[in-house]
Parts: sequence; structure tokens; C-alpha cells
Amino acid sequence: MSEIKATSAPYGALVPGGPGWASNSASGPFTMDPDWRPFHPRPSRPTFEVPSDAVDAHCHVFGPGAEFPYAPERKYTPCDASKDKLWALRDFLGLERNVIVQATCHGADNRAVVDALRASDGRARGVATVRADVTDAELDALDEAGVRGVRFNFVKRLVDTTPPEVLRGIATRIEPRGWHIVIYFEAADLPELYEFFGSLPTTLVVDHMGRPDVTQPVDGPEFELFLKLLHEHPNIYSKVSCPDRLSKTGAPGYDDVVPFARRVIEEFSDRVLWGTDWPHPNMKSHMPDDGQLVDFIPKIAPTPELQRRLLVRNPMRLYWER
Ligand code: 0GY
Repeated sequence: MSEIKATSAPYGALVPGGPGWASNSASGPFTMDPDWRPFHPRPSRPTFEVPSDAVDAHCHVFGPGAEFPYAPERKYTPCDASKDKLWALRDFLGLERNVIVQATCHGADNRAVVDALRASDGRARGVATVRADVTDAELDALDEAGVRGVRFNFVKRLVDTTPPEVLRGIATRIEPRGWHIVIYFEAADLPELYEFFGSLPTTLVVDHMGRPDVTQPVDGPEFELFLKLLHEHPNIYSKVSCPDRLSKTGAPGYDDVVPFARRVIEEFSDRVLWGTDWPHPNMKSHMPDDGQLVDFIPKIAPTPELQRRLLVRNPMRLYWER
């Protein structure tokens, strides 16, 4: 019997923390950034048991670069993080489905996400990045693969600026398909983006609660503006993901993020989503343990009813019930 090489272990043989799991490089002609932190080599098994049918509504795949090249305009070169590893993590954490968000290192080339969606047996949906010149046939193909939204990214360290009228044109194209728009921005930029967001015609999903500065009070002006956005616009959802990115008190508890996420969940329980953010691009302070991220959930959604809304009902409505 021939031995399966650890680095090419098929999905079924992969276990987070086991042989073939860890990644420290980009394949093909790519070299991982020297300060890149690869995803956790030995994530813990969570103690919190998620409800059945739980969705990881924010995660990514990176390459592998040899198969799905990183985009020339990218701002970072990550380690490879394949769909097979994403499925292995999903099973390890007790989750059922994934929403794979196009990462900026792939630009508007959605092939890695589409490949993952096609291989997922219907257990993954996608959020793509498209340019203004995307054709209807390309949008049809993305839709057929399981894409249900596009991402507009306003984080300057990740992307070059796209003019609002171009984004509005894309919004008009995708709106009739029942797709939504995922928006990623820093809290400091919300005042200037506020009117634009309010004017978009589709459902919007905000990444990571609009990245609040959690050293500010939860009832201070910065976070109140974000909550006002959600109060004024019933078409806007929020992901309560990435305590690891927002926290100053750090792992494992991410205690300073709890009041922010709890407030969003309690006030907008029908419009919240959760995700791991695996493989955690651009984390510099530390690399989160995905099991600890699952164990964070009951701190921010303390009742079974809130947990079902956050992990099952809301993401299923948005991604599987169109
Ligand atoms: C995230 C956050 C980040 C990166 C990306 O697409 C991306 O490159 O989303 C980040 O660096 O904050 O949501 O994964």
C-alpha cells in the first residue's frame, strides 16, 4: 500500500493539529510574507457545543497558490489555506456549513472560492469580489456555484479605493439576484461612509461590528453611531466576529469585546452572524485558537435561543433560503 504523504492528505484524513494540518508557506511561485502568522497549528476542541446546523459565516480559503494564484494587486502573501483544511476545521469545531468570503489576496479572481463551493456538497456559500466590468454570464456562473453576495472593502491597508459610483453600479447589478453586500470598514471611517451605506439598495452585512475601538465606552459616540446605522436601516446585518482582532485584553477570554458583541446581539438578534475568520489573515498580535473562538459564543449569546438565531436561523435565511 502506498503511503499518503502528510502534505497531501485528503480531506477525510485531515484533523486540525494532526499530520498535514499546519501550513507555513505559499505554494507555486509565491513566498509567504516574512511576518505572516499561519493559522493555529493545534486548535483546541471547543467545550461549547454549537446547535446542530451551525454556520461559520465568515471564513476564507487561500490558494493553494500553485493552483489558484494570488492576485498581482494583493497587499499581502499568506500561507496556503485550502478548502480541505477548512472542511476539517468545520467538522472539528462541530459546525455544519461555511460562508467563504473572497479574501483580498485573491483580488477579483474568485476561482479559489468557486472551487471550494463546488466541492462543498452544498454546505458552503460564497461572497465574491467583482469589478464593474463583470459580465452577466460571470455573475450567473458565480450564482450557480453558490455565491450570494459581493464584498465592498473600505480598509485602506487591504485594497485600493474604488469610487462610490462604481460600487453603486455593482450594487444595482447584483440586487435583482437577491444577493447582498458585505461591507468591511474601520469604525473611524463610518461617519464619512454612513450616508453611502444607507443609500445602498440591498441587504448589507457589516464585518466584525464595524471594527470598534473597544477601549472606548460601549455607549460612547463611536459605537452609538454604528448602532444608529443598524437601528435606522433594518436591511443591515452585523457579524459579531473577530474578537481577536478587536481585543486589547486578548486571548483566551477577549473580555473587552464581550459588551460590544452582546449589545449588538441583544438589540438585533435577527440580524447577527458569527464566523471564525479562519485562517485569520494579517493577525499580528497573536494567532487565535479556533476552539477558543467557539467558546466565546456563549459569552456573547448566552441563551440557546440567541445561539440558534446567531448560528443557524440568520445565516440560513441569508445564504440558503433565497
Ligand atoms: C478578515 C480581515 C482581514 C482581511 C481580509 O480579505 C482580506 O484580506 O478580510 C484583515 O486583514 O483585517 O475579515 O479576514
